[in-house]
Amino acid sequence: MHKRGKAKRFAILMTVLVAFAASFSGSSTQADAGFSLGGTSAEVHDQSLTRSELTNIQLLHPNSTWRYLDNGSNQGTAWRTTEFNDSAWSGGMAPLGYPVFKTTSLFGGIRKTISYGANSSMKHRTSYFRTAINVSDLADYTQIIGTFGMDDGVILYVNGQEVYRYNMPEGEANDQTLSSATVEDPATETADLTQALKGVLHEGVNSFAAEVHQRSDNSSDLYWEMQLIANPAGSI
Ligand SMILES: [Ca+2]
Repeated sequence: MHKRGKAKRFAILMTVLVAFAASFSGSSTQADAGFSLGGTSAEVHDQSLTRSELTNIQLLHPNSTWRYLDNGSNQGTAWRTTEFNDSAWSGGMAPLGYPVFKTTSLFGGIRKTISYGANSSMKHRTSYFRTAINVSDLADYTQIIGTFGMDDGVILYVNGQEVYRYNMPEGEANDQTLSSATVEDPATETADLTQALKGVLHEGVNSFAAEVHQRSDNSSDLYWEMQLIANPAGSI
């Protein structure tokens, strides 16, 4: 009995060893196969990684910090340019505007309340906003989508060039220009800015400048927020 038990244990041990050898050999073969195909599969993996890295690039994310000027002054056109020094302007996180409870479902409530001046029935018609983004790998951007939260009218310049206009009359606007129509609640809009930004954006720092116009001197509210996404999912 003792001898048979020992033989049985030996047989079991051998079975385990053979199975182990087989599994090791098997895994070694799989590893070899994987290694021999490694170049291809690694490349595919890299491509999918690269593709995912190139999708939904937040060039300008919501709740970015903007410089703003809310003193009712006429800034002419110099304020739009890349070279303009906005260091004397105030700064705050978007959405910016008033009153504080104004909100959009897309961007949420106002994060920074700005001033409309001393007289609520003679509010500043125009408020100015500036920020900057850093761009790299511009050649990889096949589509650039802007999403906006606005009340009432907006003209957006990138590096001094107009790239987007909403609810504003045609032609050059100044600080006294009123928006085209009333926006009862802050509007949210999405725009394909690929064509508009082609030849305007460049590698490195790019300046964004937005003028937000009221519909009327006693308009109750103002709202400004935007985001910019390169290669939104499904576009490449
Ligand atoms: Ca308004």
